[in-house]
Amino acid sequence: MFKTLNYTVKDRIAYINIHRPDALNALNGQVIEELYQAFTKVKEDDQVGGVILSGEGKAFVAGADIAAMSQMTPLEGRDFAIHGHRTMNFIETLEKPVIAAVNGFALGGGCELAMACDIRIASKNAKFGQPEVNLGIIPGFGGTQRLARLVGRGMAKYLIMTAEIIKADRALEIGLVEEVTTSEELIERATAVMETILSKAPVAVGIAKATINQGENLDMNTASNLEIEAFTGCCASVDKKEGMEAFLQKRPAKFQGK
Ligand code: CO8
Repeated sequence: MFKTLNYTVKDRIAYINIHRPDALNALNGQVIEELYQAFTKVKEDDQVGGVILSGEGKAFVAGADIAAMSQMTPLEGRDFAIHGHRTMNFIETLEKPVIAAVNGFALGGGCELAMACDIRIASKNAKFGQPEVNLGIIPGFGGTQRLARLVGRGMAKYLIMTAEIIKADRALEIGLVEEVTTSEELIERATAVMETILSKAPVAVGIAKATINQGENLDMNTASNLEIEAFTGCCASVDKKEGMEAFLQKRPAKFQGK
């Protein structure tokens, strides 16, 4: 079905593997569109609880496709940026958890794609950066905004303005990734984290994700009110009743995602 992605489902987890080895998985229009379609499939499939996103070979994604961008008029570049934002925003707002398993280069649009995911687990050999200023452009798939929100404005400016490529351990230190593991254990570890998340109340997990995302752009008072309403929503769920009853009856909860 997809030409630039491998899509498999096992035990409620969709594994989306970007596969464009001749260009280190660089994001051209087709990859961006196929990612959108793959995540739409995840959204619509009740059998899928979450996603692990990775890249084939030595790159997660080495950036947006430079050969394609070199030929774009300003308006085509704008369309390309809009197309990329649409996919990144779709991933970020999906009501299911998404883990980026970063196996190698996550540069430019690749770093931006990883940042649109909920959690980033990197292999020791992964490398991160926003090297766009080397090419006379800036991040255009959300990097100026998501990087600043993740690591702070100063560090975001440092990385974007110097175009420095950092290793996984440094990415961990600055909060760009949540965990570093070996290449061999990367998918296994991402799977274990996803299994933990999927064992929790799905409605609560989805609402927590949305509340954190939406609250980030609000003032504290409005964000607190958002949390109160989101909390109320959880209280109306079947999962809340089950979770609390199970605790009181000293048995494991059986969540329905309702
Ligand atoms: N786009 C297109 N092709 C790429 C890209 C890319 N981003 N990265 C690598 N490739 C290709 C190479 O051209 C090469 O192709 P070929 O074999 O035909 O010559 C192949 O992949 C293998 O790459 P290398 O031989 O360069 O592999 P190395 O191991 O020597 O180097 C690097 C790996 C360091 C990752 C190197 O390939 C590199 O520097 N790549 C570019 C990294 C980069 O600058 N990324 C940022 C791109 S800009 C961006 O992402 C903007 C996002 C927002 C866009 C907004 C839209 C308007």
